[in-house]
Order: sequence, then structure tokens, then C-alpha cells
Amino acid sequence: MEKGSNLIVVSAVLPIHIKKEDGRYTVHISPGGLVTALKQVLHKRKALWIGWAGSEKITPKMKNLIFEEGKKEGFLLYPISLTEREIDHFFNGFSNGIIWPMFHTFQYFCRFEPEYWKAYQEVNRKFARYIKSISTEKDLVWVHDYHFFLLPQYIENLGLKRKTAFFLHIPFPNPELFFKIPWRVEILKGMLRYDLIGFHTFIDRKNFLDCIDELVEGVNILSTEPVTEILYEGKKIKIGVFPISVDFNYYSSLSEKSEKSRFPFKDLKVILGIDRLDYTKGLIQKIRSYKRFLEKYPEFHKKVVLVQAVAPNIKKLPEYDQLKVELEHLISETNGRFGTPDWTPIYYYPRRMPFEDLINYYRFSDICWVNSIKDGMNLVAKEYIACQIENKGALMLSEFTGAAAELRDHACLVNPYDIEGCADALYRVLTKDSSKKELKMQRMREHIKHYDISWWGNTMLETAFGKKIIDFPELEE
Ligand code: GDG
Repeated sequence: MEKGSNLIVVSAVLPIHIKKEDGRYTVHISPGGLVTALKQVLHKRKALWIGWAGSEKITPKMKNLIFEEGKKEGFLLYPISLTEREIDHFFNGFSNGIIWPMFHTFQYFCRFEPEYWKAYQEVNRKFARYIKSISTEKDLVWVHDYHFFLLPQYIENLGLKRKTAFFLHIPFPNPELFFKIPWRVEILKGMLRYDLIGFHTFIDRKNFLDCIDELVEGVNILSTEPVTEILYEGKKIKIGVFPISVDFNYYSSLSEKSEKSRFPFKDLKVILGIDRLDYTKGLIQKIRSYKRFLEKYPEFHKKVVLVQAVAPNIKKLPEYDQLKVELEHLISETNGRFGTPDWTPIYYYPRRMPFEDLINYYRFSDICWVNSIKDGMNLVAKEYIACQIENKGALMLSEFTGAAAELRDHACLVNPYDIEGCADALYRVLTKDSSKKELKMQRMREHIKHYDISWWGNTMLETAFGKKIIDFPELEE
């Protein structure tokens, strides 16, 4: 960061978990996802993070608790209130009911309500006003994710000059999908008011540039690699590829402390799945493939277990309720068909797994299976690798994750739609020579250790401040 400048981080939801016990509220920084990722980057920076605090009504006392909790971690947290209507229309309606499904290729879930678009604009304006009240011209405003495509435009409309950087944590769709959004031009033009835009992969950036090329007139490309620079309405915009990662050393050292004696499955090969309840994560396809594996390879009965943790989703939409019903039906059918009094083929964990247990599973599971239909990056894959301190495990990874662009040479790539193919891939990984597996894991660990979360954060921030960066990972284009 430049001297004298502060970092203002903006995300839709603050990285906190508010709990009410015996009438008293407690606030904790929640581990996982963007939160874990950013926490490490911000730790030693003068940072202020603004976002919605979740569904509880924020009292001054709670505001104070949130503030104190952030201070412990070395940054300031500032909660922004959303009205019921904003939660419903901006958060659930537009962001999670249109952008999330469309950008993950689930266009049939989109409900294009004009009211949602109105609320999206209003909340972006609201955040712009907050930024006006807390920032100065020297600061960098670092905005996260698809809830804020219009924010820099509204910051400008308030007559403010702010350096702005934006990172998209989800994929960017190709023109065929993106063009279906009724407000496609407004979204693109809104994004083009950022100074820096970051994506996880080359394909996301290409999709974005292809959409711009078709829909926005007057864009000139000034330079390309490694960061593309374009000129639009007198403004230079940098567009980079910054694959997000995890704090390798943190996960690795926690893993060293985990104990085999606490691991519940001693005599079974453990296949691990850690996912949020989301249709993008390919959960139905995973269970169907596992079921096919059990049908096809009976020699593995009583030798394997699929441990599938499914953390609840904060998005309140009917798709998630339906998914839960379907998933649980499929799991119980599979356990009913293949299970015996002394063996349950799927250990289903329908809650958020405590962080310590998660590390224990990451360290001692034989396989981690990420089966996303579409995923911006997928941090579970990288966390698993970071915890594999003995290089024993293997990663089965959907080719439709951002992580696959980095790990394709050493992970076992699968197509989640190919039920038979996934069942066979599982068999191959389970029967693979252990020295070959070790070598692959070692290579993946070297990669994640180098391109870790600090690399990601520093590279993005330094690019925002105009430094030329040359150390980028080799990615599939
Ligand atoms: C978005 C993009 C992109 C999950 N279950 C439990 C648990 N988790 C933690 C994991 C991991 C995080 O949640 C999930 O991160 P992902 O990257 O897999 O997915 P999204 O939440 O969809 O995140 C994604 C990411 O942003 C960052 O840019 O990679 O593509 O969709 O950290 O560990 N943690 C605990 N118990 C659980 O049961 N403790």
C-alpha cells in the first residue's frame, strides 16, 4: 500500500458470525471462504471493512461488539444495515437469484424482476454514500464480488475521486449466457468505472472482454499480458487474472497439530466432500457417481466411506430447500441399498463442521472430491492440499472449477456430469500406486505454497497501485 492510504474493503456480508446464547450476543470472525482469505491479507494493513452484518437487527451494543472483534484481528469492521426489502430484493433477488445462477450456468433459476434491479441500484448507491462518509482521496476501495457491479459509478456520481479495485469471486459467463440479462449493458458499463478488475482465470477474463467487445462501443485495448489495459471514456482500466488461494502455512501448521487418534475412521478409505449447500457444487451428481461406483465395484464395499459435510446456505431461496430434499433422499437411498449393520457407505454431516474437525479430515482423508458444476476457484481443494503434510492424499477435482486451471496436471480431473466417468475415476484413484500419488500431491503443495493468499492479496493491491508484477502462475488459457 502507498504511504498514508487506507484500505476500505467492501463485501456484501461482513466476515462475522453473530450468536445469541442465554439472551446474550457474541460475535466471532467466521472462518472459511473469502473471510479466511482476506483476513490474512488485511491483518497488518490499516483496513476498514464494510458490509451487511447478517439478518439480526444491529443495535449500538452489537455494533460495538463487532468493532471490538475486528480490532482483535487488526482491522476495523463497520456494519451496514439493510431493510427487509433490500435483503429480499438486492441480496436474495438480484444478487443470488439472478447473478449467482446465471454466472454459474443455471439460467433457468433466474427471475428477472425489475424490482430486483431497482433494489440492486439502490443498495449500490447506499454503499457509495457510506464510502463517501468514511474515506479520503488517498484510500483504495477494494470491492468484492457480484453484489457491487455499479458501485464505482455511484461513487463518481457523488463527485468523489477514489481509486477502486474489484475482484469477482465467481466465474464470468460467456456472451451467450450474459446477454440474457436484461440489464447487461448497464452492468458492463458500471464495471468499467473500476480502475482494476480481477478474475480467477483467463477464461473469465476472456468472457468479460468478449461481452465488452459485443456490447460496449468505444473501448480500446492498450496492452495485453500479463495485465490487460483498456481505455474507455478517457479512463484506463486494468483487467487481471489473480487466482485466489489459501494461507498455506496456516493450514499446514494446523494440520501438523491434528491427531490421528481423533480421526473416527480407522479401517476405511475416506473420501471427503466439504461443500456449502448449493446447486453449483455438484452434490447430486457426486452421490449418483458414488452410488454407481458402489454398484460397479462391489470389492470396495465395507472398505470405503464418503464423508460429506454440507454447510447450510444463508441464501433464502426455494432452490436450496429443494436441493436439500433431493440430496437427502439420494443419500438415504444409497445408504439403504448398500449399507449393512456394520457399514454405512455415506456419512452425511448436514451442518457446518467445526474448524478443528475440518482440519483433521483434511489431513487424514485419502481423497478429497470437489465435484462443482461451476466454481470460481474452490478453496476446499487448496485447503486440502495445504493440509496434506505427508503427501498421501489425492484430489478429485471438477474440470469446471477455477482451481482446475492451476492443478490440472496433478489432480484427477473429472467431469461432474459424467456419472460413469466419475465412478471409474474414483476406482482409479483408490487403486493408484501410492508413490505416484505422493509425487502429484508434492507438486500441488509446491504450487499452493508459492501462490498462496499473500501472493494473491499483494499482487492485486500492488497492481492497483501501478506496480508491474511478473510473477504469475502458469494457467490454462
Ligand atoms: C466463493 C466462490 C471461490 C465449507 N464447509 C465448511 C467450511 N467451509 C469453508 C471451506 C472454504 C469455504 O467454506 C468454501 O469456499 P469455496 O471456495 O469452496 O466456495 P464459496 O463459498 O462458494 O466461495 C468460490 C471463493 O468465493 C473465494 O474466491 O473459491 O469459487 O464460489 O474455506 O473451508 N468450513 C467449516 N465447516 C464446514 O462445514 N469450518
